[in-house]
Amino acid sequence: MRVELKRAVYEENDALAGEINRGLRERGIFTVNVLGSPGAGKTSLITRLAERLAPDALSVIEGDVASDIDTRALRALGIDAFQIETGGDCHLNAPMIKAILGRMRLSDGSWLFIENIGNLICPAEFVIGEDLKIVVASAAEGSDKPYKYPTAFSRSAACVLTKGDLAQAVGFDEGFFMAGLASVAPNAPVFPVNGRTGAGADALALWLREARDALTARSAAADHGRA
Ligand SMILES: Nc1nc2c(ncn2[C@@H]2O[C@H](COP(=O)(O)OP(=O)(O)OP(=O)(O)O)[C@@H](O)[C@H]2O)c(=O)[nH]1
Ligand SMILES: [Mg+2]
Repeated sequence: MRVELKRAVYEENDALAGEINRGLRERGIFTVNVLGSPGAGKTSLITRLAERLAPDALSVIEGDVASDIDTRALRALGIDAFQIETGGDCHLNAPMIKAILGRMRLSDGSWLFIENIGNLICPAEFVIGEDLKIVVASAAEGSDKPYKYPTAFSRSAACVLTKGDLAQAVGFDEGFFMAGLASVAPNAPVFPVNGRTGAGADALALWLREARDALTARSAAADHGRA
């Protein structure tokens, strides 16, 4: 009974997420779902990417259990940001995204970053309309995270490793981390990024542009095939 209910929740969510994604795709909006532990550097990363993806239009949906601290910080930098407070839920879901999109004015051809709730468990289980997920892991969390939270890594198209500047101080074992990542997400590229200085973010911005362009080309080919 419980399993049935869980399946129904996923199916309903996934159907709506598909609808959201199709709507965004039709407008050329590329959507990235950003996963990571509390404090891993998700908001910092989005800020560094916004600097690099300019002059393209970019909007952010911030997910938090409580507070609009991140949204206010992004807005103070001139970034178009909207807050979802889940009031306790540990992940964003498709109905939450649909509701907030109704209040946003996204530009055609823009970027949409969704910062999910800070944890490596529930957000990995849900699609919310994104084109891809990326997972942010910081050296300060320890080197064993891909082994302990495999789904967050295996469902992400890329892994961003932040706080490399603290690696020595916290005893981060990069070889162990990389081996764990390779075992659960062998095809995911890893981008070391310093969320404070932005070092390394150029390569990630380039990879995202390429991912967007590849998706646009695939969509155009599919449309052509249908015509
Ligand atoms: N030393 C160092 N600090 C960083 C780096 N990236 C982010 N930080 C700091 O880590 C702290 C948390 O960063 P945020 O970007 O707020 O992390 P978050 O994942 O958005 O956090 P939540 O939204 O609370 O889950 C801040 O004090 C950042 O300045 C980094 O690469 N190196
Ligand atoms: Mg944040």
